[in-house]
Amino acid sequence: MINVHPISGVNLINALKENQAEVLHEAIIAGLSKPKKTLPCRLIFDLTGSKMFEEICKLQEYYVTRKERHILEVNASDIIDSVGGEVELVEFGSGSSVKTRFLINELLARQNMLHYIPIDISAKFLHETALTLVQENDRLSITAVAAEYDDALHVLPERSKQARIFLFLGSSIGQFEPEAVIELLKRVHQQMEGYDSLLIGFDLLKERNILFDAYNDSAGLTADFNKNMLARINQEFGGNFVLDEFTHHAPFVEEYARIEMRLISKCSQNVSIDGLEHPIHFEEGEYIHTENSHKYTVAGFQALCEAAGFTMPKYWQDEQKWFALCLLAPTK
Ligand code: AVJ
Repeated sequence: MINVHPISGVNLINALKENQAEVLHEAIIAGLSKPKKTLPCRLIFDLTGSKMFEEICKLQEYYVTRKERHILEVNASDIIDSVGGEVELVEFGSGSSVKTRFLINELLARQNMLHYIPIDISAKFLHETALTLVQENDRLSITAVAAEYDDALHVLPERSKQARIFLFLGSSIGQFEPEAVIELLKRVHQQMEGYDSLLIGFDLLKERNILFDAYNDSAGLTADFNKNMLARINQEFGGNFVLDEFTHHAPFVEEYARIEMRLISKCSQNVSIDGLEHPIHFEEGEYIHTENSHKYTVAGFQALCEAAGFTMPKYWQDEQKWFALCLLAPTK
């Protein structure tokens, strides 16, 4: 269902499925019924989850946001030079759009108006952010799209004559397995014109303890963020998870070059959820795999992009080479 209604300078497109809750409910039950239990990672970003993640981004240990912001701050002008011409900006997983502001400001220094199209699954958070942004800048027009990435691709507002920059910031691409990255990038490619570009922020492989600390912070914010998934199941799907009976643990798994977010059962226990005939049994030490965060070398990530039909004319890194931002151009 698509409905567009303007609120004070912001156009809203809602392409979240009407039966979203049912789909999520089914995915939760299917994931928890598997021999190796999982939860759909999109469960993590409700309004509470999005706000918790904003707090994680401020942590010293979570270098991802800081490094990317630094790269954008230092290179915004070079990045926009590399694209060239008047553009509109489409952002997947926009969240608070804090880092995007560097690109927005850079673009507004060169063009009169900017059409910004942020896409996020947390509709409330998206709308709050969009309103703040237009209030801050009257040369910005916003079409906020509440949707999952794939659905968003099909409800984007009509193109102007301007080229488009498609953005995936903050290592949001890292949640997908490499094969899924290729498939997703191919679908983005289909929506692109030859003169459009794609800008992706991805996290680089680095010393294991730095990776570990970023996802197992000492203040326990990531633990709360992860457990928010259980809280949501309790609130929205009639679950009876006792949050204290689970421990957050996010190891780096070498085989897949990724951080795996896990919730480990502290004891042997049963959990029931609405719609389940039998409660779900957990052994002591058994875990739910809730999210992935893949880490790459530049060459490794470039190979995925090439497999999806892109070239990588340029990329930017921080001095420590902890994070990278790459520019991709579609090949015919
Ligand atoms: C929002 C997917 C980019 O993988 O770093 C942060 C999510 N999970 N801490 C990431 C996350 C735990 C984050 N992404």
